[in-house]
Amino acid sequence: EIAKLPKETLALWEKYGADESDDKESFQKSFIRHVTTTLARSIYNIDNFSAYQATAHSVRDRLIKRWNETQQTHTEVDSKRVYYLSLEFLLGRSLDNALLNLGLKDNYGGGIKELGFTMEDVLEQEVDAALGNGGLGRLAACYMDSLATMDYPAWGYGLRYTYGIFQQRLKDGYQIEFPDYWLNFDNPWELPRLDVVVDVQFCGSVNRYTDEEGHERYAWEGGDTLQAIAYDVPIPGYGTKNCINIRLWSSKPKRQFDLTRFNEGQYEQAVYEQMQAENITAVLYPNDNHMVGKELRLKQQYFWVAASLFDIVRRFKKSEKPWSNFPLQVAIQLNDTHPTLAIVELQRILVDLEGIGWDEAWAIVTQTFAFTNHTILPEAMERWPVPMIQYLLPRHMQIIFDINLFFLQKVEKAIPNNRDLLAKLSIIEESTPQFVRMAHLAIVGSHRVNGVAALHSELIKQTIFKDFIQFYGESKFENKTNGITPRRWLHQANPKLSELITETLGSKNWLKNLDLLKGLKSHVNNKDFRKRWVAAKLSNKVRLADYIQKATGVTVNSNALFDVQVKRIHEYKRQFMNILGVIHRYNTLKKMTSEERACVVHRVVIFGGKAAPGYYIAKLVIKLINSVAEVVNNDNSIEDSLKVVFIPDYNVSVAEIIIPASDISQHISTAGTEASGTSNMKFVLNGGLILGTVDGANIEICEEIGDDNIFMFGNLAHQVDDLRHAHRYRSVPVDPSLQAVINDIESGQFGDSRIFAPLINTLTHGKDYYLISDDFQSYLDTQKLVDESYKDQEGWTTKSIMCSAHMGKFSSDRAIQEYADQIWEIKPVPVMTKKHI
Ligand code: OX2
Repeated sequence: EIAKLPKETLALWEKYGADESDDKESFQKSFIRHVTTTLARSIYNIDNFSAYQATAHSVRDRLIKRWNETQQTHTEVDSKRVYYLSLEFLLGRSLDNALLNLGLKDNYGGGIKELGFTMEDVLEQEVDAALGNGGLGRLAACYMDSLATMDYPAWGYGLRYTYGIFQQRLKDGYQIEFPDYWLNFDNPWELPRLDVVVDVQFCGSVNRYTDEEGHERYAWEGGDTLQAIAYDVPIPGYGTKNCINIRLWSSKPKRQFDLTRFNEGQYEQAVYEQMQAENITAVLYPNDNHMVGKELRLKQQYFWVAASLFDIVRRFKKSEKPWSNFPLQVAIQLNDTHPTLAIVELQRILVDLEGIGWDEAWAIVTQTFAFTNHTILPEAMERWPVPMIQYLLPRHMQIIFDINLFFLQKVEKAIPNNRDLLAKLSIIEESTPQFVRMAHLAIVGSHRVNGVAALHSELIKQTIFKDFIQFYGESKFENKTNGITPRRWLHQANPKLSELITETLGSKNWLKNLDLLKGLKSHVNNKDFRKRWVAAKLSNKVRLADYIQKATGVTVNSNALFDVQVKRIHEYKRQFMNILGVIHRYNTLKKMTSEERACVVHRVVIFGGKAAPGYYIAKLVIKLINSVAEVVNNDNSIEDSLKVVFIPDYNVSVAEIIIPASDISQHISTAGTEASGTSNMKFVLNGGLILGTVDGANIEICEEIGDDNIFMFGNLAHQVDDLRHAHRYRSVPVDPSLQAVINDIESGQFGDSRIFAPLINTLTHGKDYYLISDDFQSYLDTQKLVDESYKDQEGWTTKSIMCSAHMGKFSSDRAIQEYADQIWEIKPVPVMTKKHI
């Protein structure tokens, strides 16, 4: 089409569309232009926030250019694309990341200084894009960074929530939640696409009819229609022109006036119903690893899936290839079971709208989809009541029943006369009412299923998906160990260490090939290198100490051992065990003489994380931590040998300050419960050691860095069932140290003990589901080893360096490479620069 344009037109585009350069002067020009035009302000009227906005808009201009060139290239080359469907993208801030990935940081930093601002102050103005709960959403964000960096033709699809994850504040030691209205000021990191609008239907009924060729067909008719509007978020790769897209959908009422309602004087009712449409994308559900069966959540899922598939199918149809080519052009990854309805929706599009036969359609569907499982916790398994789906999505419910019928027929044929197996494999749970098991639907509709760390991928085969192995065999199930992007989690979050690594290795290549960190090993005995390594850690600890002072009012000593546990508050993650250990330490310190205390390692124990608003026990854990902190921090008798802080409102930006400053971090889930964990990787990459259980990715980290460089403890996954069983026959914890700590709490040492009774109760009366009593002694013993090791500062430094040096495997680039080669079968497409765009 471009070729058809007159020469003069093309010449104009070339003349005026020439690259805006990336040098300092060009930045300053565009900064001033944005202040005066975009923001309508003057030189006398700019604060740090306006400076942030003007800088962001200047970067946005450059991003859009790359984004356009990327989309043009992908359209022209038209090779296979991957679509990553995730209800959560936990992106955090974008400005610093974009500056670094585009290589603009130095020029812009210098430029902004001359304009009277500092880059640090400007970066601080940005609010996080917090469209996720925790690990699952942040993983999606890391994967987008790797896909962009490795030149893959990839898209993310998600929802543009008006309210992201709630803000956490503390009142009297309790968590209180505040809405995160992150779009209060304009968001320069999204491109509203008011022209990309998709109708999405709900409710209505299904009509059977016979088409011209005499085939029986189904039409979904009536009901309500709303609109999905696209907002595009450009994701720039590091050191490449490739800039991919996350398309987030926002819901709007369809502009249709029900004239009769208005004529009948039902104005308010009619407007109210229109407003309901906007509710769909209003809020991110704040539960991590926990299913809450709200109708609005199901509506979110379908709304998102329907709009995304319409978009994907529309793009495919442009190429005019036959439908059988669909899986050769399109790979769709389901991030957990949240987008499982996409399987049903594609089958509906192919059968009902495109008139393709059921079997042919089903073959296309199953070759297109792949499914990632992130948890084996029973309370996290998604199941939706059949009547709810029947009401909202009547045609989809019929299709699910048919998918199930044909699937069970195949099972019956392969393994005859096994009713028990059929019941176990069925997509429908035969209770009253019936439920749809989303994980079963996702397995049946995908060609590949993966877990997120080696142990987890084994466990899903032995537990929740065991019966599927009987039918499919093992080959459909595989492992893709999670990864993290070293661009954000080292280069951006820890500039001092990044600089040292680059200088030591002689280039920045390690940022695109993390295995190169191995090169640090030969410098481990170099005095100057070690000195700078230690200095980088210390300066990060000073930075964190300042932050703690500001956020909590507590003064901590940067020379103490920083012991960190930051993650969602959940019983399986056992922050409770950590604080019980702190009480044990505190009362041990209190019993010591001043001389004895002088010999112990001083510690700052740092907690952070949100509890789901409805998770009562998790919220009590936060209260206990704060009550213990209050007592410990104000007890002069222990002479600063222990401090406890709970940092409020843990999020991506706070993580960027905490993680580089950690000496030891805790990843202490009950064995077999944490699918992978990803913060464990971030801490070790930054030279922090781990205290952890034999769970999730801790195991593979240990394999890589060696067991001298990690503190592992506790029972193993295969022992958990037996231990739980044994609990039934006892009423109090078996462990005397634990009993002593419980007695301390019950004695009122940390305030009114009645508050904590429900929490203590989870340990007693045959419960203790997460095995705190079984692991407590080995936890305390291992903490002692940590103290001993830390006394040997030289030895500790060696461990710290060795940790980082062996973390190559945990780059999200490695993970994405595996997905691309083994599941999606996609190839990189380097972006071609076009003069006329
Ligand atoms: C989390 C898992 O709990 C965590 O172990 C894992 O590292 C992360 O996903 C990324 O794979 N919701 N969040 C998760 O699982 C679910 C469900």
